[in-house]
Amino acid sequence: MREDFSPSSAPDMESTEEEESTNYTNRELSPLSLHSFQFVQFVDPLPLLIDSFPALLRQKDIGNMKTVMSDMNSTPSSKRIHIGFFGRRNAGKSTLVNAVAGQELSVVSDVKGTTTDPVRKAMELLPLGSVVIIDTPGFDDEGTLGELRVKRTLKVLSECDIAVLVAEADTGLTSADNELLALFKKRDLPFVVAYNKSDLLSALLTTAANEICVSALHGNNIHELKELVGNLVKADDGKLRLVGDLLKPADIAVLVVPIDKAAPKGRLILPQQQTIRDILEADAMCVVTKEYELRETLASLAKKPAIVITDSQVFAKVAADTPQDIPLTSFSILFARQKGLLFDSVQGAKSIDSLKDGDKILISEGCTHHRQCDDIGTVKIPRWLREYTKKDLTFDFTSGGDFAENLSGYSLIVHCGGCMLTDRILKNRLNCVKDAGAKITNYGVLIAYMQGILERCVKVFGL
Ligand SMILES: Nc1nc2c(ncn2[C@@H]2O[C@H](COP(=O)(O)OP(=O)(O)OP(=O)(O)O)[C@@H](O)[C@H]2O)c(=O)[nH]1
Ligand SMILES: [Mg+2]
Repeated sequence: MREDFSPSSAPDMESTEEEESTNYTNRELSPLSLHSFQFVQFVDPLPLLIDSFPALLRQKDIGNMKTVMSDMNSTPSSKRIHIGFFGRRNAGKSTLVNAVAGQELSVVSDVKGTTTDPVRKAMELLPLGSVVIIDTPGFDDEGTLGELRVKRTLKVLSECDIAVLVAEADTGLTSADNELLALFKKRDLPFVVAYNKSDLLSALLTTAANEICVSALHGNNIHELKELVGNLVKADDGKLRLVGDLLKPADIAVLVVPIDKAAPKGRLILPQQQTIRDILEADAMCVVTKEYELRETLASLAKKPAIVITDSQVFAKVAADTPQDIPLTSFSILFARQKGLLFDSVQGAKSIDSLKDGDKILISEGCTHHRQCDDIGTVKIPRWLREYTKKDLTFDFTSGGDFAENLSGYSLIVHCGGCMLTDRILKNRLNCVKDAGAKITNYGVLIAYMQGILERCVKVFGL
């Protein structure tokens, strides 16, 4: 199969996945402001830029640059802890969200159903760190519109790492609250119950370890609530790393990063940045090279690298140029492992050998990037799968936050690396796949399998 994957027609999974954020950061920028930003980005950029070119800049450019700079410097959303506030209408969710955030994010009123759509805000919140706070519509909403809102709330549930159930201290838990608690438990979602409006009680309730009485209106116990949530964040911290756990201090990791037309201008993409960061955190060294310089790079190193990590699109060349005694893997395989999907993805990839004519395959992408004409998800993977299996397969596609509601008709789900999705969302998707008795794999794992190098690429993980 290897010759079917020439670099020019090869997959660009790692490059395409972050396009949503590329579009996002570039969306509002004029060429002037983008160029200026790149020029000064390493030297406390904004004052210098504004002082140096006042006549060239309009207020809008300055505002846009502030947005871009904070985007480029801030923790990616998929890496932030997502904390959702759920509960009945009027329980005080929005008031509590505002109290926790220390700012007016959500509109508050005594009219039931004031919050009609989820409100999200990424922020740095002591003692929690980088978080996304999400306010939701009331879970007991009624009527057709109400049902739609409840559906949206459920969708938020699947993106949360931690849930705060906002109940009313003077009423206690209602059936809607109990329904929410059952959903948290079913999804294995860590949660805290905040009994709000405790100022209306003459004495505080006796609470369990993950419960607390608060008054959002008067700011009582808000810090304590944050600490309680912080404990859940800490308990969730023992996650798998990308690659750092495979490296010793002073080890060398070689990253192969193709710079082709699909690569964003002037920067590396998110999976590459995150891998470099993880290597540095392991006190190891990182050498970044393109596929054409890999042989020379390896030859010039005084000691054997501990691992070579490549973009999937140049798998074949990199596998050929990397001596067999050096462990080899790809960015997408590292991400599949970190997100807990590697084992299932390997099994899913192998299952393509038993596909039959008429089998249905779902290709699902985590972001809604701008599609290129030879798009990896919608064009290349279907083509390669048909060529590899020689079967008459049919394909469905989803992108962004949507994931098919009924998965039972699919023989295989092929998911992107999910760098824009939280671990929680991916875990939920994996559970949906398992509940439906279907199989799942990811772009990079599938491509490595079709190229005959999967075994080599997952050997380093003992698979
Ligand atoms: N006494 C008291 N009232 C509160 C407290 N927190 C919120 N309220 C009041 O409860 C009412 C509803 O508050 P919201 O924050 O809008 O409630 P919500 O849960 O977001 O409601 P929906 O958006 O409709 O789902 C408002 O009148 C708030 O002032 C509290 O701690 N004590
Ligand atoms: Mg509200």
